Amino acid sequence: MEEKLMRKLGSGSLDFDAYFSEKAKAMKASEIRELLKLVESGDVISLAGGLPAPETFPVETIRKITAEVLTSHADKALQYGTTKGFTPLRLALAEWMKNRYAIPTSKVDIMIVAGSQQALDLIGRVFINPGDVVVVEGPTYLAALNAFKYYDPRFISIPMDDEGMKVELLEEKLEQLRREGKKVKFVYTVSTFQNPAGVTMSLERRKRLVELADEYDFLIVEDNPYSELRYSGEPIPPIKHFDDQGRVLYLGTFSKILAPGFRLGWITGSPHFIRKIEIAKQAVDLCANTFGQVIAWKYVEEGYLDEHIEEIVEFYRPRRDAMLEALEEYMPEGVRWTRPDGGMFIWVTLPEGIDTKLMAEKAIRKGVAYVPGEAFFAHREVKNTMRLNFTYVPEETIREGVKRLAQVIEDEMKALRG
Ligand code: PMP
Ligand code: G9A
Repeated sequence: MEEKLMRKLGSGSLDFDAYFSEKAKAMKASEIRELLKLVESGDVISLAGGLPAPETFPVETIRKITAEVLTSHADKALQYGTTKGFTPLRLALAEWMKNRYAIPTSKVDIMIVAGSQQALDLIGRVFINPGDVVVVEGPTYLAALNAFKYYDPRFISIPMDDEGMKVELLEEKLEQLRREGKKVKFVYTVSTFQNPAGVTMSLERRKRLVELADEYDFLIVEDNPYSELRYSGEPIPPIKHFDDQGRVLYLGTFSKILAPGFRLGWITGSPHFIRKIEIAKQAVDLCANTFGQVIAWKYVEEGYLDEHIEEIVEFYRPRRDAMLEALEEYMPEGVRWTRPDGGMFIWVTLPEGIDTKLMAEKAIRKGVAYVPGEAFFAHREVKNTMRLNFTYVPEETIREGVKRLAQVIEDEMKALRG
């Protein structure tokens, strides 16, 4: 759309690109955001974007709370707020995190951000010097890579298995770096129901990661949008729970447990770190959406959040099950996938030789979209994987989408065999 408009208007005599900073020239569009535009426009089943189901949005509750807020709190809700966020919301979240995760709130501070995506950018600003080593999972959340990339880190990617990041490989890497006289600045992990792989870091690995952070002196950024969406298995404490030293910055968000349209998240960490991040945020947007913060405060405080989590878990479980069943039923031999206990995503690995980025166009022509796996790898080294989302469309549509996808994959495998 933008490209079309740009072509139509022509470039005239102005060399627009020449004005961009070097950093802007290096920016690349997010594959997910671009796919969303494509999918919006056609008769395509989207297993691509990590979107909540709109049917789950608690519209009536929001309507009720909004009326209350406008009646009793309009002076605060419609005014600028402090950069750190609306204090009653910050306190309510601290209490909620203490009850839910046993995170000792006396040692941490909380700041409200415009979605956890903003927290990722602010962390980049505050912690990354060009060339600093940032460790990520392979694969990892692609928009975190894009956020950090702006600050020119050197990424090291640690492979995963069904228990999350292979922490023993991280240890080897840390040792190697130490021999070279180098250090890691921070490890970024989506610890529970990972985006994109759907896997969860085991308890042992969580504890070991914190030990390693102490031993090798690095920070941990724990991005945790999905842990409330658990459909099976036992809950597991966040890494932040094991953090005695204040090395873990924990990111939470309302996007999956209220609605992403609020653009509200939070960052929890040592007051020293939060203070600097607050100063960085002052220059970015002054404060997060105040109206939304006051609504979110009521939503947490009056117990709607916990009720809603229970409801969406029941709502999404059959969708997860439907996708797992459809994969079992339709996928050809040689295709593997993860079996997540929660979250929004299943990670699919195809036989070597298939490039899912090249295949994506064919899939869209057949009426199904996924996110090709390549962009989730810091060094784009893996070509034969894809991410499927199971929360956005209903069970029957999931089945049909997986069926169409399986057909495209089968054709591709035949072509590969010649
Ligand atoms: N981190 C991860 C791992 C995500 O999956 C997402 C959203 N898909 C975000 C951060 C950003 O979420 P938001 O800004 O809506 O809180
Ligand atoms: O970019 C978005 O719309 C948020 C979703 C992220 C994802 O699909 O991982």
